[in-house]
Amino acid sequence: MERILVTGALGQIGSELVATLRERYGNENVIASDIKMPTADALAGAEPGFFEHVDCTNHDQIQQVVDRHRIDTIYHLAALLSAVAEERPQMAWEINMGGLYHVLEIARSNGCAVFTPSSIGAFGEGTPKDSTPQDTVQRPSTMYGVTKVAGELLCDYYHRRFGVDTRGVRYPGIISHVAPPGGGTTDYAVDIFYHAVRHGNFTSFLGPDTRLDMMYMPDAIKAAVDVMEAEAARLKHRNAFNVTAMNFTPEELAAAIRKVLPRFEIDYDVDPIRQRIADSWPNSLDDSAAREEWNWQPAFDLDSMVEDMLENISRKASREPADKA
Ligand code: AKB
Repeated sequence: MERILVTGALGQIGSELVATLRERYGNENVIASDIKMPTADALAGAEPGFFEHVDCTNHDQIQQVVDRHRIDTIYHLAALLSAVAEERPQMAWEINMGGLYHVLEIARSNGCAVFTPSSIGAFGEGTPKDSTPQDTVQRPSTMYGVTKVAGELLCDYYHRRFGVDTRGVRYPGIISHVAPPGGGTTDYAVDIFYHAVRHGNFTSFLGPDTRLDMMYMPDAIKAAVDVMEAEAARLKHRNAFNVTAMNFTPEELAAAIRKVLPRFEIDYDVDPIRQRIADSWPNSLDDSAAREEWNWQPAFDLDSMVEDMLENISRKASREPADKA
């Protein structure tokens, strides 16, 4: 029987992951937790279920929730994203590394399995930019990247040294119409859809030719669930599988939006900090290890993602009060 705790459950991935896990394993078996308290619609239409207030930098708070709900699996999503981590590097270390360390220690002493997301942010200077291999140079130049590489290594260590069932994927930028991202470098690829629907134009903070890997949220959720359900004997890697679904530049994304909204316009006001971060990341990942070891296969490409995003955001916008539109 799976008894699951999701940390960072009110974030971009967490709010949709909780809904999927509840459908799959039963409402009563999935405990959502976050440092924020949920608003009425924060859990993405999920059936009501348990919510616990948990600060991941507090070992005892996590332990109490694990004891109270007899948790055996933790999806540990609480972390600061790249742009905000670059603004507050000390806090990023404390949350991203401190939180992961407590979760791994609790997993070790309570026999829990752990899913931890890594990111394309774990790559940097010296990494091949195109078809970035699964195992390659990892010298990130951001605090976010440093915590992601250290996190990958720490999860590997807890698996080898203590036998903890740690697993994870390296996510690219994630696009969703449900919960907004917060403080990421790839966030332009979400904001663009709201501006396209509401105003017909968008000013991008990344330059026109900045190519990055991306994924639509249903595929991101599927990756997390599939890697956790994969047969252990088939896994040669564990904690940082490259996964991707598409890659594009802001110009190419705008062109795909124009196929549905022909009058859409894009212009550019480049943010030097986020541009520097994006320039240090790969253009496209090689995800063949995930395909071979647990049959990873995304369902959405650029055009099908754009169509679905525009449909959902237009529906949302038609329900909004006029002053928000
Ligand atoms: C970010 O932009 O920080 C994240 C990521 C790619 O890890 N979306």
